[in-house]
Amino acid sequence: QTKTPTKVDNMFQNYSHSEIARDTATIKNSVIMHLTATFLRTPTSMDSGHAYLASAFSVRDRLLQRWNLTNEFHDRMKAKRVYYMSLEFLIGRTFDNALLALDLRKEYGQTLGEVGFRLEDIIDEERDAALGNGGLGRLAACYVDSMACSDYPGWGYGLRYKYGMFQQQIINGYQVEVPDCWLDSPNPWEFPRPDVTYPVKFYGHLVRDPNNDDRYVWESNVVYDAMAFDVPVPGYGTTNVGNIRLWSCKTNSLFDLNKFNSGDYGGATGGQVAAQILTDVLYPNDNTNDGKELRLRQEYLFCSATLQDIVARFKKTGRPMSELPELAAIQLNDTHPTLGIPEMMRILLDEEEMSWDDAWDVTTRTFAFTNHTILPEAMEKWPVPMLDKILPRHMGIIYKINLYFLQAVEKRFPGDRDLLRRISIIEESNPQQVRMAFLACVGSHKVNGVAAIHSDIIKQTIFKDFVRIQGEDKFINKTNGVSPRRWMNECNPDMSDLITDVVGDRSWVNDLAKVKKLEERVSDSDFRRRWWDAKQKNKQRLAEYILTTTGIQVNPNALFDVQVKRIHEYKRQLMNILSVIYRYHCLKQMTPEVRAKELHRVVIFAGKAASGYWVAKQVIKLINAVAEVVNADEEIGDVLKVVFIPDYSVTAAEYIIPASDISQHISTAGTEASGTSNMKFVLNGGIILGTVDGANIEIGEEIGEEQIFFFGCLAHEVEDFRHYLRFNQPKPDDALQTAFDMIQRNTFGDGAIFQPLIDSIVRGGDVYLLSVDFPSYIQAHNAVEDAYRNREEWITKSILSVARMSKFSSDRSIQEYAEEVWNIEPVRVTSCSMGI
Ligand code: NBY
Repeated sequence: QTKTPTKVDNMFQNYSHSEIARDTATIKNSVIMHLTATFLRTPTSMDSGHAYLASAFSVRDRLLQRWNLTNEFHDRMKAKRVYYMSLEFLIGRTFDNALLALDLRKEYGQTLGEVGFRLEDIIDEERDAALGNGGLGRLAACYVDSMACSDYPGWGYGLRYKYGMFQQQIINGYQVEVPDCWLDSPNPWEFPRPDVTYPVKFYGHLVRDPNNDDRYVWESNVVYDAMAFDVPVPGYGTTNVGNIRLWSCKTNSLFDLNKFNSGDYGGATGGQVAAQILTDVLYPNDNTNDGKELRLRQEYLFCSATLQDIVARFKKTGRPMSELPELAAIQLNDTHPTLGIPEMMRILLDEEEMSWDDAWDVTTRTFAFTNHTILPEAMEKWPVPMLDKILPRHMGIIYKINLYFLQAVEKRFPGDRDLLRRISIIEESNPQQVRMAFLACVGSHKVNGVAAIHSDIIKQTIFKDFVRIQGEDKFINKTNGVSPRRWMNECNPDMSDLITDVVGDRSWVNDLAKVKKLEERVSDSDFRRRWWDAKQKNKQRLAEYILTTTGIQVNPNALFDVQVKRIHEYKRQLMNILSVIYRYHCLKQMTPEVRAKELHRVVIFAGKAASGYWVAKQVIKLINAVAEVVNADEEIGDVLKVVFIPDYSVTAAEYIIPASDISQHISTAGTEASGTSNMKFVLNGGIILGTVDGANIEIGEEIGEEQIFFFGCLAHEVEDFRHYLRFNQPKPDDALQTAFDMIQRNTFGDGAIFQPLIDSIVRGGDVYLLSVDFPSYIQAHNAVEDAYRNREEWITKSILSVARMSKFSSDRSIQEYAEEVWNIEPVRVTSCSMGI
């Protein structure tokens, strides 16, 4: 659609046509401008912190210009947008990512060089935006990156936590949590929008509209304000810039004038202090739901502000509300944003005065829902009394959604009381609970899991009845993916240059199918040598990182054996460290001559434990206790080193992942929904040692079983083993028993502090089946050693793996969502496509 150009349009057109300046003189000017005018420094008083800030602000200027262009263009095109609602966005750093996307890395490197700085040091000044826990939050960041790079009109919506994921220190071997005050220094990558602020109500009471049974007025004087901050997401190889809109909470009534006038100055701002708490801190739980009231209020603030914003944007088009699903798709990243469904209903019923049926039709055509876990402890449930007190209108809407749903089911399956009890959104416990996964399912037109096995499992377990009632087609699989921009091109420059040589240009970064070409070079000896050298260089870089973060010296020629992820029982870091203990035992039995011939190995761990997760924290302590003894053992020397790298983060991952030879993804079969670091490791030429679980399975299918080391029991066997172990003591094999004995004989300090870990296996029913999988795990380790000793064979595996990994680009995932769930199309902004 076009319209007659106005004076303003012409101005905008001229402005938008101005290409980003690439000459170093202009870049230098803009850096100096920010240095002096934004930060009140001079080139002579510039330290690397201000060099970073000034450079970042000058890049930001360029991004915001494109941001404007993108959003103006999408508005004019009346493009359908997708809104990715997530309580977490684990973004990491942005500066380097933006430089690569804008193709300005060389120019900024040169400019900074001229004023006496190295680009790498300046990049290192940036703090991570750590607004997430782990896989789920990082997936959201990769997905917004892919939307921007593939020109899909899409926004992320999230919360602007004042304190992100805590920083982890290791003191005396234990994890200590330190607040992450990431906003203490200026953040160039957010743009405050005080004009985009919405009121969000809590508590209060309802008044029924006498003329309309479906309509209520919700009266409350507890009102918070949610203010928007926009975080630009640079698209690589496109002028499109995506957006993550994060909400920050304030009180609505800024100031209590009565209290102020009566002399109560503290009380006058007291309300504001209380209000801020809602976006103060990220809940540091991964795969556990702890049911705190504050969390529920946080979730609602997020959902209400987001839905109000989406509806307001839609209303600007002038189209009737019934057409919302033609212009907006909303994806729920797990159940955390599920209150968006009753909030949408509230807006449509109470504010837009739609009928129930019309409102429900619009809602279910708009929402889709992704499930990320089936662990029972992660399932979100909220007590009805709590929800009813905080959100009385929403509780009423949820009751009614449930009533109509159960009535429809009763009609189709008359008399099946047990079916109704099983599928009810309200669980008949004491107190009653709202099952958020069921609410999300009933309110969505599509439900997906995140890897093939996981999507099958949810259809056979939590959503079994729903598949029968609502049909197979609603339940689909969308295997996760990761961004090749960050997880190859940015974190592994040497390997990326090699791939670029083979492909002919760097276009593979946006079109990963092109890496297939690597297969043609698998027998090229010169190429193979460069491939190996690139890995060695990354290992050297990680060795330096380990030295500075832990003081431990490791040999880059050893096998780097890596397990980095959140610490959780189902991920079985305990099984890993028990195998290390057994290895240590074996090495100690050998004569020095035999030992010297053993493969040298560095076992690397990193990961955070939720602050309230005692068992996970004991596992960290055990790893550090073992490391201390093994690393100090002169007999052992470089044959075995054990390292726990503190404070795992996106940035740490960018150092660690490209340097791994073997990485471990060893969850009990059926428990890890997908995993995404498994994909990152293989995309960086590493080999997986893993269970037949999550995306490991599909990775094996793509790259070939010779390229991956599988072990352990299969998902369909787990139930029987667990049943057996509930009534019978496990039978640890000799290797596992040896590891227990060494701990109990105080080899790693007081063994008593680790007894609960041993007990979780020998007395606690061994829920995660360590005793079952341990023998095959040790065998798999031996197979890895044999393979690594054959360097040529190893290099072949590494090259073939990368060549066959294109499925695991998040660009593929996003394209599938776009086509099969969101029904949106790419809209590419070009400077002459402004439609004027
Ligand atoms: O999502 C992870 C899965 O464990 C992993 O297998 C998958 O690859 C990834 C992306 O799909 N889940 C995850 O990271 N979950 C959380 O971080 C999380 C955070 C908070 C809560 C629950 C789960 N919570 O209830 O508050």
